[in-house]
Amino acid sequence: MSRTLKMGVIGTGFIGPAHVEAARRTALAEVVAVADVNDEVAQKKAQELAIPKWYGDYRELLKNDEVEVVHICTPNFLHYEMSKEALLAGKHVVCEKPLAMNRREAEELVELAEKKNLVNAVHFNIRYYPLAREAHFMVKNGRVGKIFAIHGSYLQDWLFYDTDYNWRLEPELSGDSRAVADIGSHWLDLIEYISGDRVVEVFADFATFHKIRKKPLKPVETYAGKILRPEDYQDIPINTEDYASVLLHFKNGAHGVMTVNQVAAGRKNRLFFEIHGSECALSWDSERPNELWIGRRDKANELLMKDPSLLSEETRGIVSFPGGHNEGFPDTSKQMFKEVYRFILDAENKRGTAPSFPTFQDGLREVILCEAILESARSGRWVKVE
Ligand code: SOE
Repeated sequence: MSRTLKMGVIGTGFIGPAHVEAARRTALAEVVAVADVNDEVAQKKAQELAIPKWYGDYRELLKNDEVEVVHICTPNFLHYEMSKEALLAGKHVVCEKPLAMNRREAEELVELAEKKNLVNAVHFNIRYYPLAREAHFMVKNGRVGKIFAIHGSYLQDWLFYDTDYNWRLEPELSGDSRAVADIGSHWLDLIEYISGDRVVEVFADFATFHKIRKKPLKPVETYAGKILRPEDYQDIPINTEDYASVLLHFKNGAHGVMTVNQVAAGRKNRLFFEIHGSECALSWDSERPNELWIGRRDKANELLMKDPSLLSEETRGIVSFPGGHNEGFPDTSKQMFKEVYRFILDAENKRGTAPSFPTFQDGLREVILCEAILESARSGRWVKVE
């Protein structure tokens, strides 16, 4: 039996507990420590999540020699500082997206991780839905042909009302772009991964529908805004986009368009794409994750349902359950962390081979794309992506 890794988590809002649960489900890691903003919160979360050690200061967690891999699940503005400190402390790092607030910071992290020879990953978990993965292999194996066009969206409604509030609305905590960085980054990462192509030019149109929002007087966790009462708020101006549509030019000639919208009533968390190739079309919707639509010109369209026996051998490796047993969001992180932990555990053999999971390089890529999109929205011009 191989040994298990000792994992520590920093940040326990909406996504931290999802990392803890997924890490445990890999059976390759033991969650040994948690850190949060202060002793009170850290202790409470440690009890809730049954984590033996807790720290009110993340630097104390990093001093714990037992911890080998650190998951960073804090608001965006802390990702750079915490990833840097974790790498300097000799820990492998799994960071939430976006990796950093700007390109300079993200580049520094990529270099540092390389220099320290530590494993690094960014939580682009959507690549790990079995049918999104199958789309990747269908393109790779030539079954879709030359890609002509790609369109899609990532839509949510948890910020629908001007009374919905979260730290992501504040640029100092979240970054200058909101919807594009928060959910557009997932869409763009997924599409570049599936198409095997690179976006080379972007043209963006941004909109902020709620120019003033009502900020709660007390802290509020992601997705929890709706349960607060109106008298608990103060008005604050909003400078980040609720909505963006971005025209895309790809290196190999494909054209595309992505819409992101966090005020789309009824869309809870829906990532959708449709890819039109010279052989067939593919479309997938994260709210129906176990179905992949295959569009044909000369015969009936197909609906491929998740069943490992119907998927390519490459995809089967990330399927959690046999037959049509439904799989979803928690399984994606589990599958991703499995690859990360195996890579760490097999480090000696694998040195020199490319990781199969999204790394800090992919995190940097999304920061670069996001900056180009923001520049285009501000200038009203096409912007080239380096
Ligand atoms: C909030 O918009 C959010 O939690 C994102 O930050 C996540 O990455 C996505 O999984 C769901 O929505």
